[in-house]
Amino acid sequence: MKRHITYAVVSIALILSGCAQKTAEEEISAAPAETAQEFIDRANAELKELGKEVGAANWVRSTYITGDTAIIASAASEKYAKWHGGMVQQALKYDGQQLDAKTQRAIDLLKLGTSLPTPNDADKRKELTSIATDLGGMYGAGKYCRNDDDCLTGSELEGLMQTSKDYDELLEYWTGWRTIAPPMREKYERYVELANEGAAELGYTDLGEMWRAGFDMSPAEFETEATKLWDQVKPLYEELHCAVRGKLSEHYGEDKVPLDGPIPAHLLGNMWAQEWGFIYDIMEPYPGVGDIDVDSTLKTKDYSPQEMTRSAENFYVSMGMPRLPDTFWERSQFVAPQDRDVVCHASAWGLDGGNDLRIKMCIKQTYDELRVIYHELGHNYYQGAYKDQEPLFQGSAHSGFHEAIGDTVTLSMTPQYLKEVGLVSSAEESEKAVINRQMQMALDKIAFLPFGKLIDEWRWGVFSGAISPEDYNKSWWDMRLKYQGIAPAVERSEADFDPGSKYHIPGNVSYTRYFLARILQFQFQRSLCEIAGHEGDLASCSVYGSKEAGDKFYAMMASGQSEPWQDALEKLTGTREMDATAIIDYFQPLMGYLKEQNAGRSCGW
Ligand code: X8Z
Ligand code: ZN
Repeated sequence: MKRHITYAVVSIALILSGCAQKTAEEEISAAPAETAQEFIDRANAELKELGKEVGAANWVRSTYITGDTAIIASAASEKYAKWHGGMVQQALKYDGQQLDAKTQRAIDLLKLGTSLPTPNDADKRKELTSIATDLGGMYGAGKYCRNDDDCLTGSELEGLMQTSKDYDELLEYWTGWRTIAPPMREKYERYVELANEGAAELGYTDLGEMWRAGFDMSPAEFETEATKLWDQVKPLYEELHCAVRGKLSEHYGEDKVPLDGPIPAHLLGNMWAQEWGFIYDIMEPYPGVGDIDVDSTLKTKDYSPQEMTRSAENFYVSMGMPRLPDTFWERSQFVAPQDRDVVCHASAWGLDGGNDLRIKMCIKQTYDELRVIYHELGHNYYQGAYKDQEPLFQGSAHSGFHEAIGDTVTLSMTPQYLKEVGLVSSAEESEKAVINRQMQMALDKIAFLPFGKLIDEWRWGVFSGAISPEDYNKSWWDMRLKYQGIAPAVERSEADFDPGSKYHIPGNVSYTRYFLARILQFQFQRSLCEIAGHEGDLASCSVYGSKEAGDKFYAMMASGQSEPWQDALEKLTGTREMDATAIIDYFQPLMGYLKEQNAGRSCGW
């Protein structure tokens, strides 16, 4: 059994493509007796063609949001959904047959080949694909307007949240962005109903169970697996939370940030309080020690978005991977167009079966964005690596693998690497400099963990019915409190729909992938560093320039999803288990520092 994928990041082919002119029933009766292998060959051939059409429609929709592109994209999604539904029905005739492992895997993957299962009823199918397109468009075109000619886009508001340290100003941006979401609520409710119906027709109890089925283990086992990993890393998060709350309380005052409660959700330098790197200035353990101010280099040298992207490409090339094709540079969206609405949330596209790679971003001149580019190119290199697999095997070992490639590379952006490529002027290796860098990384990598876990826990509850529409917002904030120890500074109610203000909710992109990736990337890095012959602690390792590490990494990527993820992981790391010991070991130096800082404090919320 395997994953599902989304057009946001992975191969467009499986999700949203399609072109079936007949109903599924007609197909079944009309189809000549095909062997399972012949059936899979046909599915692959059709998928290849459909993928091009759907990819093109979705690209245009995401980079040019209008009523017209909504029609085009919905029609393409509908076509794919119809094709997919028909093929899954046809695959039923192979149930119970003894098939070779590859053919069986291809059939299993075909069944899971959508993140948006639609009902077979034509009207409902159309309704669901058009709701999904609309929700994505509402997010992309969302704006907070103080008045008619004073509007801010999501991307602009995100930027403002990163730089302001003014409590009230931050609160305005925070509440302002959330005004885009209440109009999504009704559509979201209907999307849940219809997508669940689609999942039920495929044999799952609900869409959440279908999402959890994509991990080469049972959905129940996967849930246990995710909880196991969270339990491993929770102590790290609790120390970080405690130290951050202490400093924010000093900065904003104890009346604003009490020392025994949750942190106000708008003070963490990020619209969703998911990564906290932008409050590094408040948290910096040893002021001025170690130069990791890449932002100022980008500004001083006035790096263009393309130059920032070249820097990322050069890293992959240094590991022996190919240069990106010319079409990547011609067709990508690097900056926000001024004349139209687009989805600014970063994504990487493997169009035409991976032959047409692109990123879609609204790049800003910051170190944070530079790391997002390295992340996105990880997707593109994966897509390029598995492009010679059959379409049904084009995808990552599991969805967390896709997210982990580029992140693994960012772990190699050590001060020495940054110095070597001219992004900082000096690279200090003192103990204090190490702690400073670890703090900067932990604010992103550790702070993210509970957020990465809870997003889908909320959705699993919504899809299963454990969370009812009357409690959408309340349950969202209950989970934010429970996992992250954060709370809104102003009262929220069911007139709000705060989940809708986070891209992946209206975008229908599952999120556990990012949680898994945060853990996996340290496992990957530990192995790559061993292969590269690195000596010393993991945090000081950069595999920049290591062809040996690159070969092994690329080989794993090239196998796509043709084998269970456990096999792929074992080939690279020697283990078949996801495990948090690598991330825990990595941050040991910082944990020592945080425990000292927190001594005498009462942590928790
Ligand atoms: O959505 C993304 C990437 C695109 S795959 C930019 N990320 C998550 C997010 O922004 O919420 C990367 C980290 C988590
Ligand atoms: Zn990604």
